[in-house]
Amino acid sequence: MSELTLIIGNKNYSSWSLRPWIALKQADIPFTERMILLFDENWDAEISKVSPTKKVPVLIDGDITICETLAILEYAHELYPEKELWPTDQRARAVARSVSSEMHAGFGALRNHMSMNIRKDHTGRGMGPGVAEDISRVSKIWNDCRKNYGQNGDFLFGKFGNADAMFAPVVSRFKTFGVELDAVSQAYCDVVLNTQAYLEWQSDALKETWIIESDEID
Ligand SMILES: N[C@@H](CCC(=O)N[C@@H](CS)C(=O)NCC(=O)O)C(=O)O
Repeated sequence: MSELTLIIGNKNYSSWSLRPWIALKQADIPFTERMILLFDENWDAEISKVSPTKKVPVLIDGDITICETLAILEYAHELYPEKELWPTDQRARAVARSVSSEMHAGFGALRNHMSMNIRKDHTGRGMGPGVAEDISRVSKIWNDCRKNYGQNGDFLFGKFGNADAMFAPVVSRFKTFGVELDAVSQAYCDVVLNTQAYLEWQSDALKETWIIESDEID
């Protein structure tokens, strides 16, 4: 079987890195992780060696390099189909890919105004233009998925999978920004926040001391 290396950024800040990391961990897929500190003095030199896009996450499997979070999640699914990172049902799988792609390409306001910063309590802040609409759309997705596809577990499509991984940083932001949610969305956040993989990522993030000024709000 392949020997996977996942290159990630700082756990406190790197929302894109959290996505494939939590998918692989929660599915018990073996991989080695390597961190490159975002925007520190060696960032440019180090990231240039491993990532043609100069972004994290990057998955390396022997002689191939996979950039872009969704491509990494697709590859993990293909390597380990038995882990069911996408739902087995074709129609559910199409919806899981649809909402994951929507997350990948959208929610700019939420991302801009509510940066992931696991160490911080930003309760009541971050409600810039467009954020309320993004929160409302995310909540609608979560409610619809839980109602239509979530019967066999606590996650969006039952068991934890790639769609949950795509939304994990949003769950983290909703917690640190103290976003008030409907009951279904809040229950969903609570189960994601209590997965073994998220707790491990959070514990590592809380121990980090590096500061990225542009992701801090005073
Ligand atoms: N579209 C990329 C986004 C990756 C991304 O923006 N990663 C951030 C860290 S969370 C990064 O590497 N930023 C470095 C930069 O923009 O120079 C993906 O899906 O993986």
